[in-house]
Amino acid sequence: ESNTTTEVPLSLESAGVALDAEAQVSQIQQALVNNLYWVQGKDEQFANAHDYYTALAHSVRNQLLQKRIRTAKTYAQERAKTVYYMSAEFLMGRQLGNGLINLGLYDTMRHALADCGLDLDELLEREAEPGLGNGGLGRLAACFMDSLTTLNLPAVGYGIRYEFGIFTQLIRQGHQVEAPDKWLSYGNPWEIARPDYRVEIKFGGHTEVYKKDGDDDYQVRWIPAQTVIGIPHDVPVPGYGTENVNLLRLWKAEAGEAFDLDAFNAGDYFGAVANKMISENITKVLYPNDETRQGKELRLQQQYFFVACSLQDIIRLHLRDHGSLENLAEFAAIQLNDTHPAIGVAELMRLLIDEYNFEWAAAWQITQRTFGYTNHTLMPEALEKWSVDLFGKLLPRHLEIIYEINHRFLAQVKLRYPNDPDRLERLSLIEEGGERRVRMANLACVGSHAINGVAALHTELLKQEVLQDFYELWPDKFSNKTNGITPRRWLLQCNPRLAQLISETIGDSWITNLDDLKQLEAHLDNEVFRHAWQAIKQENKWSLARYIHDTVGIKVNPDSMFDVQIKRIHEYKRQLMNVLHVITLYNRMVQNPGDHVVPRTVIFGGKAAPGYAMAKLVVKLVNAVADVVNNDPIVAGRLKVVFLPNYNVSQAQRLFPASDLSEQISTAGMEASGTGNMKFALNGALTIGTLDGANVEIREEVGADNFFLFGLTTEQVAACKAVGHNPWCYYDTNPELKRTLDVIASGLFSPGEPDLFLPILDSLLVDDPYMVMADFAAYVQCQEHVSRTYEDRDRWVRMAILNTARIGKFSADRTIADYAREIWKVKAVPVAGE
Ligand code: B1N
Repeated sequence: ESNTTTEVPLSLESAGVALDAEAQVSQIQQALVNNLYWVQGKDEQFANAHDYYTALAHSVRNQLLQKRIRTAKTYAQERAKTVYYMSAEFLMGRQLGNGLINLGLYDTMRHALADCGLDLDELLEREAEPGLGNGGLGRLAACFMDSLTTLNLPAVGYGIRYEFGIFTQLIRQGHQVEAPDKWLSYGNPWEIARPDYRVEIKFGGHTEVYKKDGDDDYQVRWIPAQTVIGIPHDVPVPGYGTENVNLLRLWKAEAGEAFDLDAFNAGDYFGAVANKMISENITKVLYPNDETRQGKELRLQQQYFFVACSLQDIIRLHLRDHGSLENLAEFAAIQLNDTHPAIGVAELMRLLIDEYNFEWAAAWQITQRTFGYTNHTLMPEALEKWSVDLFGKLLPRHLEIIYEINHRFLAQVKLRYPNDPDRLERLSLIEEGGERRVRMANLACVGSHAINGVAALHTELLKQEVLQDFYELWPDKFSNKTNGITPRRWLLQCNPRLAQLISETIGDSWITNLDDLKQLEAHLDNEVFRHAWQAIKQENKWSLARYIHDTVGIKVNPDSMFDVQIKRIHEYKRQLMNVLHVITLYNRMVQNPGDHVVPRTVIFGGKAAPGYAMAKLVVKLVNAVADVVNNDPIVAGRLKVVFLPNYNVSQAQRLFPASDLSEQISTAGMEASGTGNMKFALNGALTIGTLDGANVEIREEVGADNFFLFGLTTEQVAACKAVGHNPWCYYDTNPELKRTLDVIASGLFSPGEPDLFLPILDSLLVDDPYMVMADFAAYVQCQEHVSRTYEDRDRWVRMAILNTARIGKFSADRTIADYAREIWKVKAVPVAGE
């Protein structure tokens, strides 16, 4: 075989030559063997599945790099305006399958591999999941990258290359246990380190005033206590059916060399190495808190680190192509994904004023015109605020700049509202009273020209509540951009059978124009089509049932309704209400074993933040209820409860296609948007949900008849709380709810630990801040309606088809096109084919 391995790793195709299928297959095989040899240092005799995965990944990577190089040249030539999407999280999911699909190579590759006795699916499973995000916010950033490239928009995603992503969730005796996510331990074929684009980042120390040579004006300089180096790691981002490849540029922190040298010269070898470790800590681990703030110094260091690295990089690129920073806003649109990168406002001001000698007013205009801010939550506990003390210690110059921004801003507000000190206090970038804190949302609002929420209801609530004062000041800055998902990963890739049926029925234009799914409605009365649809859902359920058996050893009935709630565990998302419903169903079956029931498999998945005791207790309750229910012969075949450990993107890709019922049951007014809700509907699951987040718009689109609505509205929740919500009255007046809580209190689910779930019962009966008690009866009643509807299988299938057919609005392509037109003012720059 040595004649096949005499060259450096091959790309999959030779330039300019269109190959026939057979030649393409043999070239793929050739490239694979070459990569096995030159990348893994093995031949077919010793190669294992991981070696084949890596060889295959390199084949795809080579193609992506070829396209990337042409893309970079085109963008530079055209001096194109670029979107810089700054996000502390990018939850990309596995890259190989997505790369193959976006390159149009998926089927050819499958055949080429099968021809050598290799199974593509098995190799795809070898890829470690890059879990560099917590949940919806990080996954949204990943969907946006896919759509940006698919739409040929010049874009760079800037983020952090965490060495450890979101923790691995293990379940031990029903409890969540966290283990480190060592996703890099087998290497990462998708990244290229770029030490030549390294940047230096300062921390701590103090500032001083000085006079620059030949200048009468005073300048400020920052004398840091420490410097850290940022090394970019580039991940190519392919789009569907396009030559364009954009970049995800993730920063890794390393120790600064100069710093090392001083310490080494001082003879403190161990001290120097220890300091190296401190620097490298900055990008060590993702904070696993979703929607709960932790005012940890390291988190502020992470935020500043990646934002400062990214801004230096943006400035380097801009100066390369345009020579001066005066016109930065004409060529760069920087989007802040929540307040995590909001320190960028102060950092850009610092760079312009201290390093590039701009006047304040000019610098401020550039800054405001460059930044846009997306808010993702109304939850007060998620709004980021940093103690002024900590801030000044870590970023002394930025604190000065923030004070100056605030001073000028409040002077302007005072002119407009001369006698309104309360308003001034609310708008201030600094929270006074008690420990003084920097309000990052306020900084993001004043430093941006555009502010948006992520669903219609969310944006309205932002304007009326959390950001009301800013809305009154600048109503024109505000707009809504309802979230979306990429149909490539969330239908084409994860549900290939359904994707194929759809394409056979209406063609494949839906892949890049999701509104075309509407054409499915014309086939609603076609019985053959409906049967095919149902058969696919059934096959997907069989395959999920196999996965469940393999992972947790539970045998589920594939003919039962798959009732699924998958998302981070949070009280406002009300997994607890779902469990209470399960217990209620169980009670009914035990009490009336002969009654007819619609069989259900209730599936949960999601991680609890490691410090969130109540969320972890809910995980334990789900598992405890599962233990009892799944082992009770009375309910066999009719009720099963499954908690799938370690919910992540890969698992999501198995779950959405196999779901019948989507649980979107948050307390109204609390879920900013949700995006899982869209993935379910796209895959033909029906939603049971409240009028919250994007549920409102999903229901509008699919039609009220095809959506199971229940529960209090945002206004009703507010009204209920205003008069004083008394959860006891629901306990006293609803015998089924009473029995359900009593069963938990009885210790049935916590043998030997009768008090285990007391905090849950307390929370429900004392405060019930998430209105579980208030919504419970409506939820149970709605679930009965769901069951009755499911019995009429033909009706259900029609509803499912209509959900898929009418979900086009929620393509991330639509979302990104709206951002591009209304906020970023960027245009497509398609890269020509070879
Ligand atoms: O952002 C998603 C929305 O669809 C969800 O409704 C929303 O809950 C989610 C601090 C967050 N909001 N805030 C966060 C994540 C990490 C963190 O450290 C907050 N995540 C959301 C996309 O818009």
